[in-house]
Amino acid sequence: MGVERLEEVRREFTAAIEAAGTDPEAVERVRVRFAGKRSGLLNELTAALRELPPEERRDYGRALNELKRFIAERLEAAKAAAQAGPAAGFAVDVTLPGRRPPRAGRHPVHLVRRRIESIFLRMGYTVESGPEVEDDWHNFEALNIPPDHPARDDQDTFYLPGGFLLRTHTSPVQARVMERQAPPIRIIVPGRVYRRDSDLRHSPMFHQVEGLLVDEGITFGHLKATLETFLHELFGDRVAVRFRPSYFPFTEPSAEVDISCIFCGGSGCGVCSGSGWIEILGSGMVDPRVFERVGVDAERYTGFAFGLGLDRVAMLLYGIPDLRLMFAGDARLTRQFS
Ligand code: 2NL
Repeated sequence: MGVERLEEVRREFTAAIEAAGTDPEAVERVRVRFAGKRSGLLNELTAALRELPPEERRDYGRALNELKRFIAERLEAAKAAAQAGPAAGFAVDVTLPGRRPPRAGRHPVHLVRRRIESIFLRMGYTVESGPEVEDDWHNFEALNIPPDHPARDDQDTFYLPGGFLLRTHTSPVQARVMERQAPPIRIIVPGRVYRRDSDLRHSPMFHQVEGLLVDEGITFGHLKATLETFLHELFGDRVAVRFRPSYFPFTEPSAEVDISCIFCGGSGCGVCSGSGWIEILGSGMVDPRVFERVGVDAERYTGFAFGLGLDRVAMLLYGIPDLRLMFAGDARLTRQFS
């Protein structure tokens, strides 16, 4: 007996009330055992006061009152928690900062498009756009792509009812601009394009930027200078730029444009397949037959055009190894770009 006994009871109570948790019946059992009106332990401890020698009673009485207060408070709290249910065991702390919603960044294709637009805007070009659902005339005919050309194959083009199709390149936008607007024309056209192609390197929807400049006296020299400037702005002054003869139905002469490999500097690596060069652009002088079809005076005007795939350039610039990552819509990719 004595104050030590009070300490013992306090420890027993604490263990019991913690074990009871938010179970209302368990809390009630603890209440009866310790604070029950008739047989509770506190009654026993109060009765024990009279058995103590007078000099111990004051300290004991004080400690007993403290213990009663403690037990009453803890019982009240446990009853309230039990009433609110188990979930309220995790009391809401309104002072905690809110949970941040997951936040994505900007998509690499968007970032590259903006960079390319900014380079050409500074060179006096404007940005144009047009429909993704096109007609055969603007997507093929106007561009001197004959009816039997392999590019028209069902294998490559998504045909829609009513003679429409999903544009396979952004060139139909340039054709529309030339139809409605007299030269000088200086435009770039970024946009989504569609081809029936789906594997590790091809997505049925991908992104292109094409450019078109039409004016009097435009030569292949203007094409070269423009594209060299553009590629040095985009990839840095150190890259070498190489023009290779090529063929497109809508340009003559045509050239494909390579840069020295930005990963190995030209000595050959996996990215450039050991060649030291990476193909970036297709380009050429607009074929006079295209001008005739869209109503531009081919005797008076010449021009150049070019096209590039945005997705591939984004992957190169940002070191993204797998095309599937580009279109998975996963914020864990875009979070890495601000
Ligand atoms: C490539 C090649 C190219 C064009 C696109 C064009 C458009 C008109 C007239 C003439 Cl309206 N040409 N566009 C010209 C040459 C190449 O793109 O490899 N694109 C990813």
